[in-house]
Amino acid sequence: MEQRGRQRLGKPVGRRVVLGVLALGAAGVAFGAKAQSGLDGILAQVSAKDPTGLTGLLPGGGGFRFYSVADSIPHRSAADYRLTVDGLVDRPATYTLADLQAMQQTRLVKDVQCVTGWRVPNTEFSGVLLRDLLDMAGVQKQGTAIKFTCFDGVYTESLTLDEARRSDILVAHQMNGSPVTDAHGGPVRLYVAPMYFYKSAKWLSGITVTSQVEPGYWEHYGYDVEAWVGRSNGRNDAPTSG
Ligand SMILES: Nc1nc2c(c(=O)[nH]1)N[C@H]1C(S)=C(S)[C@@H](COP(=O)(O)O)O[C@H]1N2
Ligand SMILES: [Mo]
Repeated sequence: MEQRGRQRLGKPVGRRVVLGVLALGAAGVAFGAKAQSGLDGILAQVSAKDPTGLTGLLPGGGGFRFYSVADSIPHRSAADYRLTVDGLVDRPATYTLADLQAMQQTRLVKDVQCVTGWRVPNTEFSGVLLRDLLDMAGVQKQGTAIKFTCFDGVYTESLTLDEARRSDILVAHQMNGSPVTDAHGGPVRLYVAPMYFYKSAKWLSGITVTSQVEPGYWEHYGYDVEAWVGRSNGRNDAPTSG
């Protein structure tokens, strides 16, 4: 049942849908896999807008919660997807999904930790090291930070260049052995393993090298720009820790 729910979720949504309207009243109800066909499976458990945007428990998602500050699940097909690397670089570039898949792949299996408390242990993400994309672009001297943009048109995130060069930060197109679904931010999302999950921008469309950190979406609402997963859950991946 789990597997079936997941496969159905993996189907492309195909169009933008305003979840806030469709999902009213369905929040919190547990549905069997049979009731979850395609987008309906997501909608069934995505609640109406709460202060953090759209949230809900993803069916067959192993405890993952769906988050989007936009009011829809954006969709980009594998064929149409593009990732731009620009800003303070010598060689700006635009990559297709196939381009990313043809590069050296890295696989990470770590715990996902949302700042609101939920956690999904042993989650696998695979894709390209962010640092490889930066090296290919050739970061200029004045470049000290990265700004991430998303094709939901709303969400942004940031990292310092030093953070971005870590070996546990991926531009990911696979999650738990399957393509990243629309709901989880596919076809390509950022995965910043050592930090709270809000750093892991879904629906990634742009990587821009900047001269200073531009705080991301949630950071305008008071979340830490340096979002190292803290001691509260027994991990501290900040480079300053022992
Ligand atoms: N584009 C975009 N990326 C985003 C978010 C968002 O609202 N929009 N929410 C963040 C937060 S707060 C979390 S916890 C995770 C949720 O990822 P999931 O929906 O795959 O569980 O995505 C992060 N990346
Ligand atoms: Mo989150």
